[in-house]
Amino acid sequence: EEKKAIFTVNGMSCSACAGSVEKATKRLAGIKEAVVDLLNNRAQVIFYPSFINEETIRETIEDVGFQATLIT
Ligand code: 9UX
Repeated sequence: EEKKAIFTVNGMSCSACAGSVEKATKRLAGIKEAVVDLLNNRAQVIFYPSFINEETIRETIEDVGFQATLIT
């Protein structure tokens, strides 16, 4: 079972910012895929809900230094 979450990520001003969000997210256990869209301030994450949830992913993005909100 996998699930998709989409977040707004505010404060990313360059591709390295987006890269660090992607890298930190992918490093978490239970993540299948993470794609960060710098131009649209979005992160799309496919994850396994038995291992991780949306809020933990959101907090990880915040820990990298960006404001993140779960859209869906
Ligand atoms: Mo460079 Mo992006 O410090 O914030 S990684 S602008």
